[in-house]
Amino acid sequence: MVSDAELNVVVMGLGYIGLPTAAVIARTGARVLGVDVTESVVETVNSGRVHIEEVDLDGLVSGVVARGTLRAASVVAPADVFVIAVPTPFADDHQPNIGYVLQAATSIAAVLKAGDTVILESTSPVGTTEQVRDLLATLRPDLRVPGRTGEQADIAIAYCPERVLPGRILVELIDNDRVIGGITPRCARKALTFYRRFVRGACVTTTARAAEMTKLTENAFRDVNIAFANELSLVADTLGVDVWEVIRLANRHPRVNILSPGPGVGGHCIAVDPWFLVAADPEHTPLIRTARLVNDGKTDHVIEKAAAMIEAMPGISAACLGLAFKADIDDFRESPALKIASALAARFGPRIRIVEPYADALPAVFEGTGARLTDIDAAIETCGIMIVLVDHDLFRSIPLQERASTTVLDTRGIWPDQPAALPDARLRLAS
Ligand code: SAJ
Repeated sequence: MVSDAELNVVVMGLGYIGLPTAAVIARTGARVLGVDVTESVVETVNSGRVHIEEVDLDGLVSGVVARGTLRAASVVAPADVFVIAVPTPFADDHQPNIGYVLQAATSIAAVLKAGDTVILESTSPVGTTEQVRDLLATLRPDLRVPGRTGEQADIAIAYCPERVLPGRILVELIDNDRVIGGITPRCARKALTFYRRFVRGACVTTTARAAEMTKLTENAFRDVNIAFANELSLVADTLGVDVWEVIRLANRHPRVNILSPGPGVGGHCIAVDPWFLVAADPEHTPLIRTARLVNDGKTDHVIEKAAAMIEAMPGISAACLGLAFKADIDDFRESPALKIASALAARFGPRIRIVEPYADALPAVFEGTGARLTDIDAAIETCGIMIVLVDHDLFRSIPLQERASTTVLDTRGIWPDQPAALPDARLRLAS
């Protein structure tokens, strides 16, 4: 086996997963080339800086770039292991789009040689790794691909989903267990040897198809459970009960563990991946589909609640606290907070102030609305209404005395001591 210093790794895609993965592998001493189609990303990484916010990532990247074990480029080069970490978005009809994965595989095909390993990490519909294998077989008829020629293959192909939590990526990349699905058992073992270089968690092998479905299952599980909490929040709202208290009390039961309601589900994973399962078998996925609709519906519900509150208090400014899809990160992808704040800005224009410690400027969607970005201190001074959309630490830390006279819509349950300001039952909001 090649030693770390001799191992050459290519990571395709330098995004939220690809860049931390490339940096962690480079820290082991392997020579890593990160490939990205965006020129500015390549330049940023090569200068030892990062284009995404993630705890400790800046220090790690500057270190491995300075040591010469990580560099970036826009074209692929020969290597021993290729890791594909590109996006797999879905189209408007919720059908998954694996175009970037196939593009990455096409680039890899040009430099592939016998003995190489190709690993797909992108969240993908079941069968994608086999499609990658078929594409490589077509593009490189000179190489024997696995699963088509018995165990006799020149290259190994596996699926190993990333399963890290934004904000804890560098820790979870090392500590989490990994599911490694090979096109053949031999492929799985080859990929396992690679992950063992930097993963401390257990590495469990299976088939590529099972590993693909495992990843989708994890995120659908979470989505369904959050939908349950969000549905409860609506019922509690109707009944005039505090949903947070009910959940706290119910969770004292040893076999009950209800998640937290919120303004909807965001991010590039949980709000997206369940659709891959639904698209694969629409007839047998009513629960997963409904959970998606419940979570998206919760966002619309919050928009209506907030709009009613703002309408009921003419002339008063309203602060939307947070745009990110969850606490203490700078990621606005699929963010329900962004959707709610921009809908309110479109309706109420200059009466809306946005507070987002992770933004230097408002995203383009606010252009022309008259809504303004402001800091939390100014919002406390000038806004009679506060709509909590993200549970950033900065917002949690505001003591009651600074918000006691403010009308609050707290979608994250961060201020349990907030007095109910609205006598009108129409405007009461439990979540
Ligand atoms: N949310 C709630 N209530 C909760 C928990 C979360 O409303 O009780 C919301 C969050 O505010 C956010 C969304 O759900 O809008 C998703 O947040 P998250 O922290 O649950 O998950 P992600 O999207 O940051 O990361 C998930 C993780 N998957 C699981 O926990 C099963 C992560 O491990 C995956 O690697 C990641 O998706 C991914 O890339 O697939």
